[in-house]
Parts: sequence; C-alpha cells; structure tokens
Amino acid sequence: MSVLNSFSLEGKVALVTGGAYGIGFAIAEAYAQAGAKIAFNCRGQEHLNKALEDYAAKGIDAKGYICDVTDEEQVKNMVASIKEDLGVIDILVNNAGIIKRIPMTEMSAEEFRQVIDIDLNAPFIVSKAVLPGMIEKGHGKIINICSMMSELGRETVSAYAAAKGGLKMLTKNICAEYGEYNIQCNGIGPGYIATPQTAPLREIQPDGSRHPFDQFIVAKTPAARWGTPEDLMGPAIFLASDASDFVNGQILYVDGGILAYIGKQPK
Ligand code: NAP
Ligand code: GCO
Repeated sequence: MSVLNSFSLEGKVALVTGGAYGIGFAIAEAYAQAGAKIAFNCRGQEHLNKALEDYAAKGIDAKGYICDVTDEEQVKNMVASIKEDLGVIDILVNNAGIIKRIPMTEMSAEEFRQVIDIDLNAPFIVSKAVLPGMIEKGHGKIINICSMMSELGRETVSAYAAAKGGLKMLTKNICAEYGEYNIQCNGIGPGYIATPQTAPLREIQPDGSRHPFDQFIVAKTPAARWGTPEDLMGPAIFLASDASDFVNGQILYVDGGILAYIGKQPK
C-alpha cells in the first residue's frame, strides 16, 4: 500500500471547534478534502448559517453546532449530538480562541479570565469530552491550535500568551496520559495568519501606509509575508492522519520561519 494512503482521513469523524471561519474553516475544508466527515461549532446562529453556506459552496456537507466551548454541558451535548449524526469523534481540533490586546496594567482580572477560559480551559473541557470515545475506539487525534505566543511574549497579550503557553503544556500532558491508548495529541503553532483575528494588525493607516505591525511581521518572517489559513491545511492533515501515529506531544510551528529568525537588519 502506498505511504500516501496513510495521509487519508477517509471515514473519520472530525470536530473543529470555532470552524465557522478563519483557520478552523480552512482546517475543516482540508479534512473534508482528505475524506473526513466534518463537524464544527460556533456561538451564534448567524455565523453558523453563513458557515454552512460557505461549506456547501465548497461541496462540503458539514454539520454545524451552536456550542460555547467554555460551557461543559453544552460541550457534552454537542459531542453526543455528533455521535448520533456522524459517529464517535476520531479527530478533535481545539481551534476556537480569542485574543484581547490590552496592556497588562489596564487589563481587568475578568478580561484575563475570559481569554484563559476560551483559549485554555475550553481545550481541556472539549478534550475531556472526546477522550472516552477515542479510548473505546482504540485511536484518536487531538490537535491544539497553539501560537507564536506559546513560545514568545509580546506587549498587550499577557492573557493570550499565558493561555497558549499553557495549551502547549496541556498538549504534552494529554500525550503523556493517553498515548498508551493510541491517542496522539499534538499542537500546531501558526505564525501570523491573515484572518479576522489579526485584521486589526493589518489595517491600512489614514495616510495609506501599511500598519506598523504589518511591516514588523513581514520583516520578522523569513517568508516575508503573512501566512494564510491555507498554509495550515497540509500540516493539519498530517497531524490528523495515520502518517503521524508515532508523533506525539509535539508543537508543529507553521510560521514561515519566524521562530528561527532574529529579524531583518535595519538598512
Ligand atoms: P478567528 O478568525 O477570530 O476565529 C475564531 C473562531 O473561534 C470563530 O469561529 C469563533 O466563532 C470561535 N470562537 C471564539 N470563542 C468561542 C467560544 N467560546 N465557543 C465557540 N467558538 C468560539 O480566529 P483565527 O485567527 O481563525 O484563530 C483560530 C485559532 O488560531 C485561535 O485559537 C487563535 O488563537 C489561533 N491562532 C491564530 C493565529 C493568527 O495569526 N490568526 C496565529 C496563531 C494561532 P464565534 O465567534 O462565531 O463563536
Ligand atoms: C498578536 C497576534 C498573534 C497571533 C498569533 C501568533 O496580537 O500578536 O494576534 O497572537 O494571533 O497567535 O502566533
């Protein structure tokens, strides 16, 4: 059998949290192309309806669920509904996430908690909900969407960096605790990707110039460009497929080289 068959997701059930748009949508699209049955969630009916249209436009019969990933009861009910609609979840992508860009001394404890709740507590809640089914099936893939901020800090993103650093370690701990059940838990660490989440960092300035942060990131990235959600499709398929059955507890950085590069020298 060709090794390429090991990259197939044929017949697998994949849940991508926050898969209504952005990175999650691209990963779910990739999984559909690789043969998986797709489930995704978001918090509101408007985004859900738009996402179902967008998936259908790509010929993908995705199942969408209204579910706030921070709410354990909603998550349990969603996982049960997916089991009824599609089958036991084989692949979970903990993608849903938010960021708040506020200087730490100005950030409220509640704002900090909101980010931790969605970006770190929720991956715990959703992983805990899907692990029993994976253990029973004798296999499973959990992919946590980490970040440059799993490794680096930067001004104004204290809560996000703390959450994504914790998500890196949760990834390693799920590996440690469930690897014996043939469950692999890895992370993807995207670089700076052009999605709604980073749109404020790419806004054209009143004088028509590019946002200073946009210029900074392009100079800091050896690929000299922002990433696109499509750049994550191949790595996501790899980590969801049999091709990565002996890869566990790793964070795969898909960052155009940012983490390897000190940054372009000023001319
Ligand atoms: P995005 O465009 O803002 O999309 C975030 C998604 O998460 C939306 O579908 C949103 O849906 C959903 N979501 C947020 N909170 C939720 C909750 N409590 N329950 C359920 N769904 C929720 O973000 P993105 O850029 O695609 O990022 C996706 C993931 O990649 C995030 O974890 C982010 O931290 C990470 N990441 C992004 C970048 C980047 O440069 N863009 C780089 C590294 C890592 P609703 O709001 O409709 O519920
Ligand atoms: C920011 C950005 C980053 C990206 C991503 C980088 O404000 O610095 O939003 O956090 O979203 O996480 O990997």
